[in-house]
Amino acid sequence: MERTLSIVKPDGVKKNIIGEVIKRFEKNGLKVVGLKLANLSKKEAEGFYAVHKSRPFFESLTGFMSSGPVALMVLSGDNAIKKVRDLMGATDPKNAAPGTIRKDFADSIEANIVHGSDGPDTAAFEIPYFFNALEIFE
Ligand code: IDP
Ligand code: MG
Repeated sequence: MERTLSIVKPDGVKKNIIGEVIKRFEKNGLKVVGLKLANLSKKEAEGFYAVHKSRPFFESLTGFMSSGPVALMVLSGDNAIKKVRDLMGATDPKNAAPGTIRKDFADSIEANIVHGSDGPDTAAFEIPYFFNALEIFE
């Protein structure tokens, strides 16, 4: 069993597809063990994406991520990190495989609907960034 953090980004919440994203996770053997809505401050978004601080898209990305409510979730399952990444598809929807969330719903490389931790170390940082132990149920 493994845990990962996923986010339905502001574009996904605006498109009313929180349920669609969760359905794809659940259908693929993942269990939602933590779930809430939040409107991140710019600072919270900057802290979350600190690893990208020196990238040219950092300002725009953190502005986008704090532009409206997001759905934060902790998912649990066998190989959860890779499973979520596979269901998301490539960062740029133009390169995403057919049937992936980003291919089906994303408008751009920035507004790409969904986040998923990219490895065990990242998940170990990202889950407690948003959830305390009492907010995770499994
Ligand atoms: P990932 O979300 O597929 O792991 P990362 O490279 O970790 O992709 O980038 C984090 C987020 O930053 C992406 O999901 C996307 O929203 C945004 N992003 C990545 N590359 C670019 C870019 O070249 N231009 C604008 N935004 C980008
Ligand atoms: Mg990433």
